[in-house]
Amino acid sequence: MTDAPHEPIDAGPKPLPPGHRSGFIAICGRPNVGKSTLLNALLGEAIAVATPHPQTTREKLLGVWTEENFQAVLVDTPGIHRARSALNQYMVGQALAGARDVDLVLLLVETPILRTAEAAQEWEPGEVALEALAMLAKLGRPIALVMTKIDRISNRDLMLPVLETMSALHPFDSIVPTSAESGEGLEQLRTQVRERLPEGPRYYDDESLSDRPMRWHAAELIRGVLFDHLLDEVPYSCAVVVTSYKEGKDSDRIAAKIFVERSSQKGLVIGKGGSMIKKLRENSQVRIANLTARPCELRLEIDVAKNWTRDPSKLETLGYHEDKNR
Ligand SMILES: Nc1nc2c(ncn2[C@@H]2O[C@H](COP(=O)(O)OP(=O)(O)OP(=O)(O)O)[C@@H](O)[C@H]2O)c(=O)[nH]1
Ligand SMILES: [Mg+2]
Repeated sequence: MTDAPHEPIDAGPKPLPPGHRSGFIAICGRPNVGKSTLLNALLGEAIAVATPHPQTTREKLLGVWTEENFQAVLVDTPGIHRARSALNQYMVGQALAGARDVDLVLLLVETPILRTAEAAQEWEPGEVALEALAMLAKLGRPIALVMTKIDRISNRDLMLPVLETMSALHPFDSIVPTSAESGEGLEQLRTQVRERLPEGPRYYDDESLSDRPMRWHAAELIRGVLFDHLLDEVPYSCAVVVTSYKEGKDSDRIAAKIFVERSSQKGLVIGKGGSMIKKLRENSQVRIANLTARPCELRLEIDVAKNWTRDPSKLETLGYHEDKNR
């Protein structure tokens, strides 16, 4: 790590084995290419929210993978895209901040589904993918190319010209075709990650899985449920803030507020006779309980934060802080 914003932790009474390695690995790419799913697959724990909708992830999330001889801190990031609103600019800022000062950037590109050899020969990455590569290359860190979702490709021969086209774009550290769904390529990627870690101490204790508190994960899980149940732009207009998180003896009591951008969206979140908010509450409770392995009782409220996605000061109050150490 160079100019690491992260501080190593005190190793405690048990010394680390000689030659212990540690470092930071960023998972980057366009929206929806499978970044959060890959983080979960590499960790073996579903800590990041992944949905079929682009621009699900809004903030960086560190996932901690600790073994006897090493600790790899994996950084899930929002998708890099052409950002207009304050929220979208914040997201791209988070993505690039996540790739700064890391030991390796994994650039994820969705493997294209192509039908013929001609189509494979002629395939070129889209402009946004090229812009994302240019932005990441500027940061000067080594980049490994990870071609994702290869389980969807039945004729693997058609991948070869695609890999050739991609490899001509940048001196990639390596090129690894993967599927988080089938597990193909994940072992190779894990090896690649381990080998890139320099010798160094631990940044998180052995039990840590994430750098975020459980109340942050609870808000994310609720946001994931909103994506599953609300149509069109509504989930993109929602922010979720956990206002209270009380750990009881046998179960947790959580209160959260869903902020929408326009008062007309409030009714959509509440639903006919409160049917939607009931469904959102019940599903969120199940997902939070799955992550914490404890039952929880969730209270949901809805509020309007007018045009919050376009207003940087409102982003701050809803918890989207610029913090270079995160
Ligand atoms: N078939 C297949 N689908 C995948 C794979 N990995 C991810 N997906 C799907 O791709 C969609 C997007 O996955 P995410 O992990 O949310 O993608 P992301 O890059 O984090 O997306 P943003 O946070 O929106 O930038 C989801 O529907 C995933 O289930 C894979 O290996 N195979
Ligand atoms: Mg994501």
